[in-house]
Amino acid sequence: MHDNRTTLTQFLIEEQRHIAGATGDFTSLLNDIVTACKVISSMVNHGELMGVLGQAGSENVQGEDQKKLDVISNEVFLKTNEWAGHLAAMASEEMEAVYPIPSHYPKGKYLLTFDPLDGSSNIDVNVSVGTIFSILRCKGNCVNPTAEDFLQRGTEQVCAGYALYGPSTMMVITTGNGVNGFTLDQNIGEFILTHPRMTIPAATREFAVNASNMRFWEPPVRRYVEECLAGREGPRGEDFNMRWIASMVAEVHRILTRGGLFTYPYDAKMQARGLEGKLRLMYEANPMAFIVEQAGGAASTGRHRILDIQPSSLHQRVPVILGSKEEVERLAAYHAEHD
Ligand code: AHM
Ligand code: MG
Repeated sequence: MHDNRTTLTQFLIEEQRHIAGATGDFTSLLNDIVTACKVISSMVNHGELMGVLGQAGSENVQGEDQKKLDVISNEVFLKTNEWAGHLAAMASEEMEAVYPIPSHYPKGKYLLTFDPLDGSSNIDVNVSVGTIFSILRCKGNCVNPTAEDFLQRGTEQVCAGYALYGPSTMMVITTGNGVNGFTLDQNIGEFILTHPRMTIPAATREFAVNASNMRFWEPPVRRYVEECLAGREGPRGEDFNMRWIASMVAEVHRILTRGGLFTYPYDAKMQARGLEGKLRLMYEANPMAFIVEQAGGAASTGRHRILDIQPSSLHQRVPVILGSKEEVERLAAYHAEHD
């Protein structure tokens, strides 16, 4: 049977042909990342059949309880990506320190950051989860990189992507030349290009926020949400719809598909813990901001473009507002009016 579908591998090799001096190193690194995501996808699909649900009984560096699958997915990512010689080091949401490439493997010129299982509070209830990753160039000490080497602005990312483990498994990636989505064909074990050049509509009537935190928000965020909730009778003159999945990957994927605004804003609860937000800059905010901007959307803290932030630490957290451009700009304007 003739099959003229484009696989992710074919897509990457064809993209690489247009880059002068490309060695295939980066394409090969992405292939390993894709393999790690396929392994995690298979475990998520099998769920309790594999005995992987439930708590691990440990806490991560963020002080959060780890699920068994958080720990296993992290291990899968490390083992699948450490051996091939493309990476100088890795950093994960689940590990306090930078992960050095073991000395018996060759080292490469890239740095990889990842959240191996984002939205893992959803895993036991069989709701979509995902993996988020970002690739940076190692510019300084590539023999023994430290946290400092990872502290690059989001604009420096070479590639960002996520895998969504939903009713179907998808992989969405950008290398700074638009956003493309691939669906895993379980029968042949390959990701197939199904969503070429994804774009986010500029206007939307859908927003996503954990409204149980409303009492902790700042006035601009309250104003925005109250105006949406007021519907046709309010200042927006339109009815709005709300969604909250508590899986950022699923939330961003919905926005890439039909538009919308997603926010985990600055709040007083986080402030009391000395944190600027809930989501992590290096593992969640930057890769998603890169993808969203490449799809024609915007990503802001309310006060700054996310991709312009100079990171101060590996596990730094930031407020996140992303999605349809007009809505992100409106909420940023409310911040400016307030300050
Ligand atoms: P995680 O990386 O520990 O899973 O946390 C990140 C997740 C995001 O996917 C989601 O947007 C948010 O946390 C949900 O938070 P909450 O449970 O406060 O609604
Ligand atoms: Mg996460």
